Amino acid sequence: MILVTGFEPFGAHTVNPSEGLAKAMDGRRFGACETRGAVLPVHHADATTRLAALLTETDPVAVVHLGLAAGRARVALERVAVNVMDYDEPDCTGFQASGEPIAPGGPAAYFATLPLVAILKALTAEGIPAYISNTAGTYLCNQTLYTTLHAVRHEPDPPRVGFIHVPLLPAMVAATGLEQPSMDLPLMLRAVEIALGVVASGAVLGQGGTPARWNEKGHA
Ligand code: PCA
Repeated sequence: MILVTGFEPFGAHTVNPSEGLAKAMDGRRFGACETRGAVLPVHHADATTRLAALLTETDPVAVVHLGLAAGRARVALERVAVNVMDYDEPDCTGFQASGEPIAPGGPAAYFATLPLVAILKALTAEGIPAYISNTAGTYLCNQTLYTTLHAVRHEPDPPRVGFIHVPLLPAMVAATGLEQPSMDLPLMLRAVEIALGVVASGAVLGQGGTPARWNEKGHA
């Protein structure tokens, strides 16, 4: 099972493309892996609770979080999550963090464990603009990536975990009239499918043909 999450709309955004992408990935199959799509609230505490429940429920071989990053021109494969909550705008409950740790006493940062280079190569080979980003920000997306990597840190066979940020949709830019980059949903959808194909190819089959764990040799 690969767990794919998106986020609800937040702030001034009335839609969040990551929500539709996650829903579209629910019940799909990539290689030997089934996918479960779920939508997280943009709420500092509820997102964490929901995430913990999803991890227990799905026991995934990989977790691919998706989120919106206004201003990005390309699909962003996030490399790192930092142990900081520092919000430019409040979350959906009005909570505004200003420099607090996500996990008090936890490591300063974690690296994503998805095969980012392989995903990047696959995306760009298909003509999809993408890059490896060195910051997921300090809002809910960073927090989610950190929380998942922190949650699985002691597992003997932890799932591979990563975060993909997508740009604004064209209609979102049209509505604001601001000079912002955008990407249409079908292209984002293809990007997620390609990424999941790469991720699924790293899963090793256990008994009964279900993906049991990650094949370390599957990706450089
Ligand atoms: N993007 C925000 C939170 C939810 C989302 O889709 C972020 O980049 O932190």
